Amino acid sequence: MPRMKGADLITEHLVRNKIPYVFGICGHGNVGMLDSLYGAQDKIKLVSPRHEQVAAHMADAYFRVRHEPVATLTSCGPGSANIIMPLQVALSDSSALLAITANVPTQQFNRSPFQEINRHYQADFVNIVRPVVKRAFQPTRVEMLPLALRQATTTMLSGRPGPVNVDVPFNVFQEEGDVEVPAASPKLGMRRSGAAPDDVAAALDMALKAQRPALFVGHGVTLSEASAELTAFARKLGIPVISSPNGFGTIDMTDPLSLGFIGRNGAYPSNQAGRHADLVIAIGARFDDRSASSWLPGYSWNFPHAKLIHVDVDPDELGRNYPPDIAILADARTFLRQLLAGLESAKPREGALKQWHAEIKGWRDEWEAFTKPNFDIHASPIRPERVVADCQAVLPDDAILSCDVGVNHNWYMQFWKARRPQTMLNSWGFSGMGFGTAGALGAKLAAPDRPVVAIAGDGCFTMVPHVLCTAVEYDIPVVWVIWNNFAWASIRDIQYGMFGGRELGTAFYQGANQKPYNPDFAAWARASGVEGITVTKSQDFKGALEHAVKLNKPVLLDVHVDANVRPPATGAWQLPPTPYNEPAFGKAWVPEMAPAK
Ligand SMILES: Cc1ncc(C[n+]2csc(CCOP(=O)(O)OP(=O)(O)O)c2C)c(N)n1
Ligand SMILES: [Mg+2]
Repeated sequence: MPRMKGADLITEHLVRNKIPYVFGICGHGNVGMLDSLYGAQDKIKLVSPRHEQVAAHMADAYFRVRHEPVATLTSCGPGSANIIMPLQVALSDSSALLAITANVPTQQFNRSPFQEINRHYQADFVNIVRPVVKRAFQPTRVEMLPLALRQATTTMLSGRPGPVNVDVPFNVFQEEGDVEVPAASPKLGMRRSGAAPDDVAAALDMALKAQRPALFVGHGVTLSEASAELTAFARKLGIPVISSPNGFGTIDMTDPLSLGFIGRNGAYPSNQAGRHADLVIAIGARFDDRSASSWLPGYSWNFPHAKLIHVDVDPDELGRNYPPDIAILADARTFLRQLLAGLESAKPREGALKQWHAEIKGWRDEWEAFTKPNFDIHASPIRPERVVADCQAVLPDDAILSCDVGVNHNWYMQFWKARRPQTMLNSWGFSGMGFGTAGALGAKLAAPDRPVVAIAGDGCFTMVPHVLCTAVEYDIPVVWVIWNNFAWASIRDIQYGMFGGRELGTAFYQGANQKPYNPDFAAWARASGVEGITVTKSQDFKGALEHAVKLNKPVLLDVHVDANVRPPATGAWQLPPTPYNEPAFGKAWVPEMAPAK
């Protein structure tokens, strides 16, 4: 067995797993690891952003684009404490990353050395990180590293992917042991589970008998790379597809069968189809409050009036919110292939869904007629619709949108038409501000030949503005579109709605006269070495974006958008005990609930 330093073993393991990047920030705790990476720069590259949060968002986004993981490296104490939020962002959205954290030397455990977290237990990072990772490991001897590393890289990609943590005391990087580099772990999608044949037959039977069927697809379909199978199945039976944001593009969203997002900020045809369906086949989607109108009957869905086939790789998601008629613990692609195989011997049902399709077309036409005129209005400040429309017009089908959080994101959820999977990144479950702004850097490293555009509110961007430095230092040509409405507008609107128009702490003002304030974002960019352009007229945005994408350099567009134009709600969202608003377009529909089924 070779004798190796712990840090070199870790490096070798990363290389063997074809992990090309470590996104990390130095600290005294991890200098041993940095020194090992120094010797392996031809095989693995360190990218060192200015905040640990950014490092973890970058790794998360990298995985979402490529479905291959990278690692982060942070030091003991505060450096690693800074990655808790982005780890939960990754965990909520089933995104894998290997978070290597450093800790104090085992020889000093419990003596309260510099940066030890030890109020209740020695070197206690594991207890901080455990709720936000799939699994945390703390090998305290070099001999413990091979097993911990192999388990960590296997766990993060198995079943439902997610972040894992390997916490390494300072001396374990430095000390030597007689150790073998573990074999490479299985890649994402190498281990897939299928549905029981009886369940496949029953599901197919229900799908063939339904009068008003709908597919509801989420990140599980994206992660299992089941786009072709989903599209084939939907087309074969003519079943419309409703999508959660992380399932966007698994069917080309310009396909007439694609209805878009559902829920308060969804598209009207989607909510209409959801609440009128008699069968919902949910695949890798979990009916969270934002895609289920907070589970209020009749706004997005009507269970148990509608039958539900729920397919997921995570047993905890099956029936979490709605008890399924058939619960199937299976990988999305495998299940869809099973359905397609079953269809080969099924009788075609020509015209069976004619009425359903006609209804859906009617809803789509109503929605178009209601929304379309606003897409053509030029104004200053700019109407939100114009920004979405020009992004759609300028960006090629394979461009990647790295979306941040806020009302700007609601516009993209409602109107963006992703043409391909893994082209729209969203912090969906945890909505961590900074994800889109920082994630763009990781996305660009994952897809260097494709345009990457971050859509970031002024609030989100100001949380991680140092991304500008990283783009320049490492020459990462991303475009940031700053959706500048001088407010934490999404929260301001909630505050307005709930508290009779009173506002505190949800907009940016300077001084006592309440003058709207923001830094000059374009100047800020230029000061960092990034091209910066201010856009205040809608007529100028398209050209500015074209220029930015062509330039192939980091560019920031500071786009002044009207905060007082709000996306029309087509479903509901409730924060008990406060009342919820009725949709601005469409209304709830609750069928006679008895007899159910
Ligand atoms: C780290 C973090 N802090 C706070 C929030 C709560 N929050 C959600 S959206 C939002 C405002 C976002 O403002 P901005 O980026 O300007 O987007 P806008 O809504 O104005 O489009 C806030 C504060 C959050 N999701 N994440
Ligand atoms: Mg804002």
